[in-house]
Amino acid sequence: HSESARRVALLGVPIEIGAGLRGTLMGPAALRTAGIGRVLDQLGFAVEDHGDMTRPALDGGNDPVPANANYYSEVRSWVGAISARAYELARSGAVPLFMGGDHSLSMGSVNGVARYWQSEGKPLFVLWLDAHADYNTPATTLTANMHGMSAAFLCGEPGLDDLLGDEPRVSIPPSRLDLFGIRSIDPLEKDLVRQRAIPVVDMRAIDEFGVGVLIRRVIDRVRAAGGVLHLSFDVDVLDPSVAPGVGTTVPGGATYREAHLVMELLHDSGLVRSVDIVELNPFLDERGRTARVAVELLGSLFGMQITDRVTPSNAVLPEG
Ligand code: 4U7
Ligand code: MN
Ligand code: MN
Ligand code: MN
Repeated sequence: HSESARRVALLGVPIEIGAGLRGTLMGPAALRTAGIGRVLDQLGFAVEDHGDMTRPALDGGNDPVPANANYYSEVRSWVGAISARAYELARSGAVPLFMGGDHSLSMGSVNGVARYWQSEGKPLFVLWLDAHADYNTPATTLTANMHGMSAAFLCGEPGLDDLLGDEPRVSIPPSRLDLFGIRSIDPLEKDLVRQRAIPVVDMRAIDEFGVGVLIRRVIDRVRAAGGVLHLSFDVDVLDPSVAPGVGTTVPGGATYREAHLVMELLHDSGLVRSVDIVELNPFLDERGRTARVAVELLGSLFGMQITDRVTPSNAVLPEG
């Protein structure tokens, strides 16, 4: 590891109006209570806790507010501010960990880190671990909830064009987004994902081939392109029996073991440079179970192992 790769910057992003249910604003507090700082510290990282962002002053911009985008002005106020923070944190050389908050925060976090990597001339890939595709636009959505639009926005889909205000917008080419763990997609959203040829690993593929093979395929593509990886981890990718503390549960999700293997393989790749952990809703959780599982999984992502073996068939050490 290089010095900078040993620094993790925690930033709480207590946004909840992107989701249909209230409560994700308590996510950062629950992750801290479940020990995120302690776990990273024990793994040998220098942990900088930047605290929680405060709710930005409402700024809806001058453009007309788009239809079918709930709390558009509120989300807009957050997203520009998040993007600016994300850019600065990425530039500092630390690995930023954005603790949500609902998934609309990723419109800011990913845009900001993408802006940084663009300035470095490195292609940024985005791994979207989620039960949902989050590829709706105001034209396709059934709910108008903006946490279902983040991936589409990041790939440059139209309809929320003034969302970033003065922050420069960076589009992720659809071929550099991987939707992984998907099992719920709306009809028009599915059409759009097909049209854009977004790489999708749905639960059917995971059942057939296993997460090990499928995650390695993602990692190999990033490495072959000389790129870096942002992990956007929506906790609802997990099966509701493992992670009940989310607002949008879908049956048939990733098991505890599948999720750990994904995290371990991502760690071994050495390619992950920024992370979102989103959609944890402590108000719906059962005695902190989901928060604890989320912290355990982040532990695996940052290198926690039972033994100190190097995964035999994937012995690639982090650079530096
Ligand atoms: B999440 C949904 F209709 N597709 O658009 C929508 F099923 O960030 C769900 O992945 C979106 O949790 C879920 O509202 C957003 C719905
Ligand atoms: Mn989801
Ligand atoms: Mn999501
Ligand atoms: Mn959700």
